[in-house]
Amino acid sequence: MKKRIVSILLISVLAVASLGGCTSVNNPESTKTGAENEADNNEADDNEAVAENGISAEDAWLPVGQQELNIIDDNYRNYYEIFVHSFYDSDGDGIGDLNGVTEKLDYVAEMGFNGIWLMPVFPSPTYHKYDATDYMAVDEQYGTIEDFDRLMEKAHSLGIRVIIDLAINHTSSQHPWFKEACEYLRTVEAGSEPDYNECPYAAYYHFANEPTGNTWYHVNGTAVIGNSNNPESGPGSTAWYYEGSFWDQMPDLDLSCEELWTELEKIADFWIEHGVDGFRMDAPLHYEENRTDFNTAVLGRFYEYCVSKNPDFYMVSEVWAAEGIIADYYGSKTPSMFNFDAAQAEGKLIKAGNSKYKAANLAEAFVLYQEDFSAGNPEYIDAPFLTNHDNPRVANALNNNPEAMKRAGGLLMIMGGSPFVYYGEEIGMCSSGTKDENKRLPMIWSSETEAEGTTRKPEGADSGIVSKFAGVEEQISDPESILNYYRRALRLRNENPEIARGYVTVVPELTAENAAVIVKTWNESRIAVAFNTSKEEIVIDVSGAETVSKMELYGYLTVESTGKVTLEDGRLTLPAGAVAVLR
Ligand SMILES: [Ca+2]
Ligand SMILES: [Ca+2]
Repeated sequence: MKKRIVSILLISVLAVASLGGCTSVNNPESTKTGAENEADNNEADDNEAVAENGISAEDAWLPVGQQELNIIDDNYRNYYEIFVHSFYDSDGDGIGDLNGVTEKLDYVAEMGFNGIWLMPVFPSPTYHKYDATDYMAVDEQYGTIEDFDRLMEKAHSLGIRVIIDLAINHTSSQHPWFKEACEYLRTVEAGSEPDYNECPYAAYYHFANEPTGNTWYHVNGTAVIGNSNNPESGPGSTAWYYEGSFWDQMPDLDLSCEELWTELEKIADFWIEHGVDGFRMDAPLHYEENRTDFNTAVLGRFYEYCVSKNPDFYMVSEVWAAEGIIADYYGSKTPSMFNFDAAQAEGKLIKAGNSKYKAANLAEAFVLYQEDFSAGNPEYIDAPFLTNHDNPRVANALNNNPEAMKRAGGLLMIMGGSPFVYYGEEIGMCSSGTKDENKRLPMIWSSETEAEGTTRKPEGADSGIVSKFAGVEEQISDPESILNYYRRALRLRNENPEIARGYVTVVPELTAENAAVIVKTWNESRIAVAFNTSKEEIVIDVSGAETVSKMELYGYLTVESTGKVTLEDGRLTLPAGAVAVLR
C-alpha cells in the first residue's frame, strides 16, 4: 500500500476557511523552514477575519499547532463514529440525515479527524437500522442515494475517508428475502426438503424443522424460544423455525450459502461504486456461534473481494470479546478489529484516565496488543476506542470528571492504529443507564435548546438526560473545553505519523508506575512518547537512556491549555496527565 504525504497543513487551511483558523504558537524547540514560516504568516493574516458564525478568530479553535502537520494518506486514520439519526438534521423533520452530516464535515475535519464511520444507513424498520430491508439503498429518513454521493464527494474533498456499517449476520424480518422464504416454507411440509430452485431465499437463512438452540423462532414470527415445540404459533404456522440470535425480528443469514455470496458481492460492488472506502463489520462473532474459523473465513473472503475492487479498501470488525479472541480474528487477514480490551468503563484507557491503571501497565499492554495482533496479521491496524454506541459514555464511566475524561482521550490518541471517537465524546456528552437509546442522544451543537440542526431523541430514549458540559459552539471558544483538548490531541497525532504506525517498544529504565516512555519506529523515523497517568507532575531523567537521551522535545499535550512540558538537562517534566513526543 503506497504511503505518501498529501496534506501537510490541510487541516489548518480548512480551519481558516470556515472558522477563522488556528494560530500556531511559538515553540522554542522547533526550527522552522521558510515554507513553514510562510504558512504561519498566512494563518496569522487569516486570524484577523471574523468567521460567519460570529465567533472571532481569536476565540475560535484555540492555539494548538506546535509543529507542522504530517498527515499520511493511508488506512491509518482518526475516525469519528456518527449515528446519523442523532447528528444533524438538515431539513427540520427532527431526524438527522446525510445532508446534515455533509454540512458538518468541515467541523469533523477541523477537529482533526480524517475518517468517519457512518452507523447503518440502509432502509430499515428500526431507529438504529442494524436490520436492513435493502442493502443497496439509503433509508428515506436519512435522504437519498444522491445525498449519499454528495456526502462522499465532500468528505473526499476534505481528505476524509468514509466507512459504512454492514450487518450481514442478519437482515430485518421485513427483508424481501426473508418474507419470500417464509411464504414459500409455509407451503413445505415438515420433513420434506425445500426446493431451492423454487425459492433460493429459503437457503439464505437458517431454517430447520427443529430449533437447535435457544434463539429459534417459528416462521410466522411468533416467538417460540428453545425446544419448547410450542404448537401455538398462530396463523400461517408451519413446522419451520428460523434462527434469530439477536431478536426474532432479525433472522440470521446462513453465510455458507453460495447464492448469498453473489448478493454480498453485489452489495460490495454497489457501495464501492458509490465511493465507500471501507466497511465496519457488525457482529462477526455471531456469524456462526463459537466458530472462529468459519467467521474469520467469511471476513477474509469478503475483504479479499472488496480489495480486488479497490486495493485501498478498509475493513474494521466488531469482535466484542476478550483480547485473545480478538487476536484470533486477526487470522482473517482483515485490517482491523476494535480493541475492546482497551475500551469501555472497565477497560485500560478509561481506568488509566482515572489514574486507576498505571502508565507502565498501559505501555506493556501496547506491546502485548502488537505481539498478539500481528501474530494473526502482520499488517494489522489496531482500532482502539473509549466507548461506542453500545456502551455507556465516557462521561458516565468517569463521573463527569473533565480532567479524567481528557486524560482518557489523550491516552487513546497515543495508541497505535486508527482511534475511533464516538460523536459527542469530544464534548463530554453523557448517556443514561444501559438502555441503548440513551447512549445515542442528539448531538449538542449549542447549549441553546433550539440550536439549528438539533435532532429529536431516538424513540424510546428517556427524557431529562442533561449533559454536564456545554455544546460545540460554546466549547469551541473555551480553551479549557474537552473539545479543544481533543483537538490538541488529534493535532499531536496528525503531527507525528509514527504514533499510529510505529513499532512499539518500552524503555524499561524510564518506565515505572505512573510514568512510561515508549519508542515508536516507523520506516526510518523514531520517536519517543512519554506519558504520565498520575494526578501530579512527574519528572523523568532521560539522560541515562541511550535511545531517548539524544532526542529533543517535539510536541506535547497537557490537560490544561496553558500547561507546559519541558526538557532541560535531560530532565523531562510532565504535568499531571501530560503526553510528550520526543524525536
Ligand atoms: Ca432530517
Ligand atoms: Ca449468526
